[in-house]
Amino acid sequence: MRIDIITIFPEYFRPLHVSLLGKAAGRGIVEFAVHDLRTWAHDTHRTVDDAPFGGGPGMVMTPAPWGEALHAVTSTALPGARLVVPTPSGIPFRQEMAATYAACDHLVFACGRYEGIDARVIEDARTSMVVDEVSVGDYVLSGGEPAALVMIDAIGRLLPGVLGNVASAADDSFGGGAGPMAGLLEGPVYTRPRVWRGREVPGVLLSGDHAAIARWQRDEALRRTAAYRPDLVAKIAADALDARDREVLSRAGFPLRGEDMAH
Ligand code: JFT
Repeated sequence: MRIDIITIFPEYFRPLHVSLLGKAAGRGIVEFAVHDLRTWAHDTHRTVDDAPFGGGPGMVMTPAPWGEALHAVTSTALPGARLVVPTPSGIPFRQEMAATYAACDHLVFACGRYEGIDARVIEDARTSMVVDEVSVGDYVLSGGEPAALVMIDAIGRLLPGVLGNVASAADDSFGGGAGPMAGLLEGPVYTRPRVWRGREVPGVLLSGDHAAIARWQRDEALRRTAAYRPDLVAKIAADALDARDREVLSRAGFPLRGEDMAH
């Protein structure tokens, strides 16, 4: 996969050379190209911003450098290349979108700053490629760079050959559409020592009873999801919950649909 990134802060992307993504790049699984937007700003001060039409605070990214940058970067685009534009007003970035992007041969991230990029840049880009305006969450960042790093991390670990243990991706929170833990947050995890500061690892995990371990892990996942993400529990199909699941959720104080809660 090829990933181009356009930004006024190329040094922001140094983490791409570290850890999992750095290893993937070293192996040729993914190829990163980070481009300084100011390359395409031709005035002496290499200006990329201007005051907003309609007034208001801050500055807006001026369209000309973006138009040239996108032309330069996408003129060698691979077929099916997609432009991803992080924006707080974008569609929510989710695991399914990470999987869709991981199946692409070429992604271009357009990282803006200030109050955003002149809207005509995105309109214009849509005439030549698929463009997604995407948000990584309901909080306010100062620019698209950290959002792009988050998305690239989520995408990178799904690329074939990247994860050391391919099986672990399906077991993650939000992992896979299938699997017994689909749609649930992961429960707690433990390693050695068996006792640490007087705290014991739950005995069932040492029992060797794989069915009991799987049931306990599901119970913990249900409890955690009910506590932290009731919206996710509400999305689980009714026929995906067995009697034990319902009991665990009921004890966790989670109101179950179509259940008699009187007892
Ligand atoms: C914030 C952002 C995302 C995502 C791109 C650009 C400028 C600053 C800003 C902040 C508030 C309102 C602009 C960006 C994000 C997120 C992405 C830009 N800013 N307008 N903030 N929060 N979840 N993705 Cl360009």
